[in-house]
Amino acid sequence: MKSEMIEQAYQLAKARYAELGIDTEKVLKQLQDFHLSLHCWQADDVKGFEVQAGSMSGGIQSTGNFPGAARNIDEVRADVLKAKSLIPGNHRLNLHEIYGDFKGKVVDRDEVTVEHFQSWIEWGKENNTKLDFNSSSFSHPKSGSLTLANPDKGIRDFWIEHTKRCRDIANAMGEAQNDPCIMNLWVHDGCKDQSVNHYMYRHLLKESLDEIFAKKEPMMRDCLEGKVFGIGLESFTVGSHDFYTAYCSKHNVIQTIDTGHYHPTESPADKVSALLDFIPELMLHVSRPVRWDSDHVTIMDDPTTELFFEIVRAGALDRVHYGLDFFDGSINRLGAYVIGSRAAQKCMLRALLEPKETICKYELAGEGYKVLALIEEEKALPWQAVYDEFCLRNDVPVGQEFIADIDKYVADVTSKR
Ligand code: RNT
Ligand code: ZN
Repeated sequence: MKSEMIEQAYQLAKARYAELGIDTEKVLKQLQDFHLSLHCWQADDVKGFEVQAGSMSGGIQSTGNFPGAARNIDEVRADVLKAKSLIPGNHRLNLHEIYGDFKGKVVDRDEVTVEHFQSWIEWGKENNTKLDFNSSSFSHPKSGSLTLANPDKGIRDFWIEHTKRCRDIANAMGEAQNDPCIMNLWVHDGCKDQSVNHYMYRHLLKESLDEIFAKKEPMMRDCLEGKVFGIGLESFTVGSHDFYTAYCSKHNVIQTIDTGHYHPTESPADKVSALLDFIPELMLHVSRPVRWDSDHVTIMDDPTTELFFEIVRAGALDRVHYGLDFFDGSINRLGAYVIGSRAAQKCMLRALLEPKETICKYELAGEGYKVLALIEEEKALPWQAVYDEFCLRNDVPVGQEFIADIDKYVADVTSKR
């Protein structure tokens, strides 16, 4: 695309938004300051690098067998850097514990240390990429259906030890990058069929969390992620949303909103304003559920758009961490990263461009139809011209031009895997 054309379209859009009292230059600065945390696990269908890795378990599933998945640490790094080169702005990388640099050795989950993440820390520094982290309780012989809530003390202690070690690693990452590392804790604990010991499981999970969080780790931040159910664990989820909302608000812990983790008609966006007065911050796992928590690639659909609007409307931009969490193995994985990340940015851009002050005034004056009118108009305002300008200024392909870059990467790199 010719840059003059993009520039002309942007100038028209700028004037159009100015009429509504929106300064697109200010918004472009805000968007530059909006950092996603790219999830490393889209690159290899959540396999990781454990020498002893078995098949995937723990209520999650990646479907599809598209060729070219990353097979090792170098390939994941190369793919992530390629993805970053096609996404405007600068973004963080979210690592799971199973993506440690284990150098061909068997390192069990209760043995992991920062040494296994030293090369990631260096990679992050070299590539101007801050790191976030996750403990990994799935895909392990001791996962079963219960980990931190397991009545067997031996198994429970194993996972407590794992999670404590992960917090130490996250803290070391935070120190090295001089910016807190956000560590998400999601465990799949639940029951496939009818069960009766629900209070016991939840009490055990609470006790495990209390023990895990007892140590102060100043350069990391904990966040807790609940969900409705996992595959094979359909009947009961220990870490439900109610459980974590209560835990997070009582202990001042960040809560994670995964957009695929609610009942199909429940709005993840509506959680934002409900939680903000009771928890310190929010972590997002932006994903796309299709009929279940299928982790399809994020697109600019209504639920995702509403989520970002709610954050901006609440004035909570600096109280949210923006993780992505989709893993589609049925399409080009690099394409998945680029589409999902750009879609999240577009949702954020539209939210930043909303003529919020005017709408607020109308709402408080009881002028309901004007509220509706402006919300409707927003949808077709020339935000795309502002996004194109953002890409241009960041020196990344504009619009669908990234397809050619991905085709080239397939020809040069992934087709040879
Ligand atoms: C699972 C949770 C969890 C995982 C990742 C891999 O339902 O969403 O966040 O997807 O940690
Ligand atoms: Zn998630």
